[in-house]
Amino acid sequence: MRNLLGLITAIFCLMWMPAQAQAQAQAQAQASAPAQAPAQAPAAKQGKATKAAKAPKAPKAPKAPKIFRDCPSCPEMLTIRSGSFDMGSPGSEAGRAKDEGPVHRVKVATFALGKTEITRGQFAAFVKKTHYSTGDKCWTLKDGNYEERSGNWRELGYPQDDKHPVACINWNDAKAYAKWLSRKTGKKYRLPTEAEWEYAARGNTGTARYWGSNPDEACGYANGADKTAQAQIHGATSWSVHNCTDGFAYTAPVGSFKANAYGLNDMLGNVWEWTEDDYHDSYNGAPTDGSAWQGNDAKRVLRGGSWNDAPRNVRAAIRYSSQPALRFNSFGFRVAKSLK
Ligand SMILES: [Ca+2]
Ligand SMILES: [Ca+2]
Repeated sequence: MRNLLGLITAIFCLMWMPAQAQAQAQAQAQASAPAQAPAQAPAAKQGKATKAAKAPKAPKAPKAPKIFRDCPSCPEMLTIRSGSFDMGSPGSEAGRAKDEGPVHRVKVATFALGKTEITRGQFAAFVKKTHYSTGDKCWTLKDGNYEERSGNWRELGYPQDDKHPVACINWNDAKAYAKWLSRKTGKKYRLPTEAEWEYAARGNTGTARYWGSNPDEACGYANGADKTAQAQIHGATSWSVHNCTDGFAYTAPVGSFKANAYGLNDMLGNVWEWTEDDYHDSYNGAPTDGSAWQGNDAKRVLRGGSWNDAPRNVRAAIRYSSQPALRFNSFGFRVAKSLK
C-alpha cells in the first residue's frame, strides 16, 4: 500500500513540476525585464556585431546641413533631409490644445527651408521690384489692446530694421513673395506644408520645444514673451511670460538665438509663420506623406508662436489659424523650396 501511495505521489509530482517551473520562469522573466526600451537596445547590439563581421569601411564624415542661396540677395536655405516623425503632441504635454492630436506618423521628403524668417529687407526688395501693396491695415498692439489700425509692414507699432523678420504679413502676401522669388530664380519656392514645418522645427526631437520641455530655458533659443516684454510693453504686466530675459520686447533680428539641430533659427518665437495648409481642428484624416492638407481654405495655419506669445504658444506642436487676408504685427513667414 505504501509503495502504491509512493508511486502515485511520484507520478503526480512529475506532472506538476513542469507547470510550476514554467510559471517560475515566466515570473523570473517578467521581474528581470527592463521597464522600457529593451526592444531597441539588443537590435543595436546585433547591428554592431554584424558591422564588425564585415570588412572595415572608411568612417563617414558627419553630414553637415547643406546651406545655399539661389542668388546673392535670396534667402539662405537649408536642405532638410527626408525622414519620418510623430506629428502633434501627446495628451500629457503642458499647454497642449486639442487640435494637436491625434499624434500620427508622417513621412517627409527632402526639401529646403529658409534658415530664418524672411526679413524686412528681403520683403522690401520684393516690394521695390514689383510695387506689391500689402494695404494699409494691420492688427497692432497699443496700450495693451490689439486692434485693426492704420499700419503695414513698414509701420507696425514697434521699431524694426532690415534684419528683423517682416511682419503685418498675411497669407496672400507670403504667397506673392514666394511666387516672385520663383520667377526671379527659376526655382520652385513656396510656403512649407504644416508637416514639413513641424518636422523641421522639431529637428529630430520629440519634446515640446527643440531645446527640451522647460519654457523658462527659452531665452537662449527663441524670442517669446519674456521679462523684457513685461518690463517694456505697456499693458504686458499681466502677460504670461517665459520666466527669463531674452533682451527683446518685440521682434529680434533673425538668427539672434541658437539654431535647432537642423541649423534653423527662430522656428519658435519671433514671428508666427504661415504654412500652405488649410486649417482643420484635428489631425483626423490628415495626410501622412508631408503634403499640404487642403479642402477648407477659410483659414490657413500659422506655426511657432511669436514675440508676444506665452509659453503654451511657443511649442513645436502649437497650431494657430487665421483668415488668409488677415494681417497681424506678429505674423510673418519663411519660404520652402521643392528640390524635385
Ligand atoms: Ca522677447
Ligand atoms: Ca518664428
